[in-house]
Amino acid sequence: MKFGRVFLVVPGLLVAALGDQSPWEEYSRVECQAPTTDPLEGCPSETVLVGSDSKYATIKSAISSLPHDTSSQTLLILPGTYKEQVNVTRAGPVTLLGQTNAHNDLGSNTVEVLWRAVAGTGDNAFTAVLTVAPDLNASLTGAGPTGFAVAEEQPFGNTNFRAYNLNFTNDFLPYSAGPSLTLSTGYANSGFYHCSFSSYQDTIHVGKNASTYISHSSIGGQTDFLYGFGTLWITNSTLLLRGCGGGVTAWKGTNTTFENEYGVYIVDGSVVKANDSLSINHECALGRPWNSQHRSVFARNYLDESILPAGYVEWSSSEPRVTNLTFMGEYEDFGPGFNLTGRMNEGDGVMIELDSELWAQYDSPLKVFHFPNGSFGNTDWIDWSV
Ligand SMILES: *[C@@H]1O[C@H](CO)[C@@H](O)[C@H](O)[C@H]1NC(C)=O
Ligand SMILES: *[C@@H]1O[C@H](CO)[C@@H](O)[C@H](O)[C@H]1NC(C)=O
Ligand SMILES: *[C@@H]1O[C@H](CO)[C@@H](O)[C@H](O)[C@H]1NC(C)=O
Ligand SMILES: *[C@@H]1O[C@H](CO)[C@@H](O)[C@H](O)[C@H]1NC(C)=O
Ligand SMILES: *[C@@H]1O[C@H](CO)[C@@H](O)[C@H](O)[C@H]1NC(C)=O
Ligand SMILES: *[C@@H]1O[C@H](CO)[C@@H](O)[C@H](O)[C@H]1NC(C)=O
Ligand SMILES: *[C@@H]1O[C@H](CO)[C@@H](O)[C@H](O)[C@H]1NC(C)=O
Ligand SMILES: *[C@@H]1O[C@H](CO)[C@@H](O)[C@H](O)[C@H]1NC(C)=O
Ligand SMILES: *[C@@H]1O[C@H](CO)[C@@H](O)[C@H](O)[C@H]1NC(C)=O
Ligand SMILES: CC(=O)N[C@H]1CO[C@H](CO)[C@@H](O)[C@@H]1O
Repeated sequence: MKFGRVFLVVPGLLVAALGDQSPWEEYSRVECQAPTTDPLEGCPSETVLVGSDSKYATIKSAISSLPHDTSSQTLLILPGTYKEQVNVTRAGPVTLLGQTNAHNDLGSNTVEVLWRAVAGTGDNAFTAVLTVAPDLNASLTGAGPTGFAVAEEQPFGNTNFRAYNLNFTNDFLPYSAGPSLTLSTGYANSGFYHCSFSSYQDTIHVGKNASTYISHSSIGGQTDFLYGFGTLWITNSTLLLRGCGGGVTAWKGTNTTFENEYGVYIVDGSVVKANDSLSINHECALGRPWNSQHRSVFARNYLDESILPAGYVEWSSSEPRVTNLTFMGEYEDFGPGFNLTGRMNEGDGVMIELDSELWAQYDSPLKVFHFPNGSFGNTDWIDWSV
């Protein structure tokens, strides 16, 4: 199944291939995103236009207008700053497109979704700019070694959520002041392309039974900024360090987690300080175990001098949370932040340098994304063409 720029597929065959799921209409995403006199030119029919002078001035009102069924729906969002929280609960495919004439250039994105919130006594989930989860319970972080106890019968949410050329910002305060999420996912499949995520703490939460793929994007944070229980694959993207705190990754595995391949995989990208005014030298950790069944792998990334020689760290000295179930890995990273001596000699051996055989267990999204039943190959929702 290929979701490219243009679908040269006979609709009848597509219907057959997708069974009872509605087909994605044939269209050119790039033409739809390009600014034209009629902004919807080139878009699938029924595309919902969002903009200050449109019928839908907010993304959430446009999302609320969508039918609660399995049809594929597209929103085209006109340039602007949208100050709102967006929740996507529907099961059918949803694509959010930011209008742009430079679809391959994140720096030219014209749409920002902005929310300012920090978790107080409530759950982190309430702070997210964008939530993709079937209901509140499925999005909650919760507490304790296994987090919020989602009911066994929890239904799955969106099977194919995509966002292209959108910026998500949660700038409650310009430093870590508690969890401030840009994205929270749970029981859903979601893909992000040429998107920017900016916050300081807990920037991205990939919750239980969530599979998230991020490509050609930028993620800014300071403390534990990639965290969760599900599976996150980040490729060809930049992680921007806006300071150090905790680690870049903080994963919480469960027993289910360990039998599966839940975790966070950061591949073919870079981890660098956010700007040259920051003096961060050999200080920031790649991750720390939120529970002892943390799994993360940084593979083939450029690391600048911000990164700690030891790579990963324990949760804390009083509570290390490192056992033989902890998997804090790295494969062929390079740059001034990759210090093999430091990796071997410091950090009490928490770091695992993968050989090619071990990396081969994880080296493709096909090997790590599972269906809720544990079967591999839950990747139909990924746009490989970006
Ligand atoms: C979106 O983010 C990129 C990268 O951070 C930035 O260059 C661009 O100006 C942002 N656009 C908007 C509308 O915020
Ligand atoms: C989105 O979900 C969060 C968490 O459940 C909630 O606090 C917020 O009010 C919801 N926002 C909208 C627009 O529904
Ligand atoms: C959410 O979880 C709470 C606490 O476990 C439970 O009482 C409630 O029924 C759940 N709600 C839904 C919609 O599943
Ligand atoms: C992703 O990055 C890798 C390593 O820099 C590069 O070889 C590859 O071509 C990139 N992929 C895409 C689709 O840009
Ligand atoms: C550099 O990044 C830090 C952390 O996000 C920010 O506070 C500061 O304003 C930035 N400086 C410049 C010159 O962009
Ligand atoms: C972890 O160590 C325990 C004993 O401390 C052992 O029983 C168990 O088999 C080990 N598990 C793995 C995956 O190595
Ligand atoms: C690499 O790590 C070792 C051991 O911690 C340290 O002595 C050395 O200064 C580090 N080298 C660089 C270039 O950071
Ligand atoms: C995923 O969902 C299935 C079915 O609801 C459940 O049995 C399983 O425990 C869930 N996995 C996680 C990590 O929550
Ligand atoms: C698991 O779920 C997927 C998707 O619904 C399905 O294709 C696959 O056959 C299921 N596997 C098992 C072992 O039930
Ligand atoms: C085998 C194993 O890892 N068991 C663990 C499952 O999770 C519970 C709760 O975190 C632990 O107490 C078990 O040791």
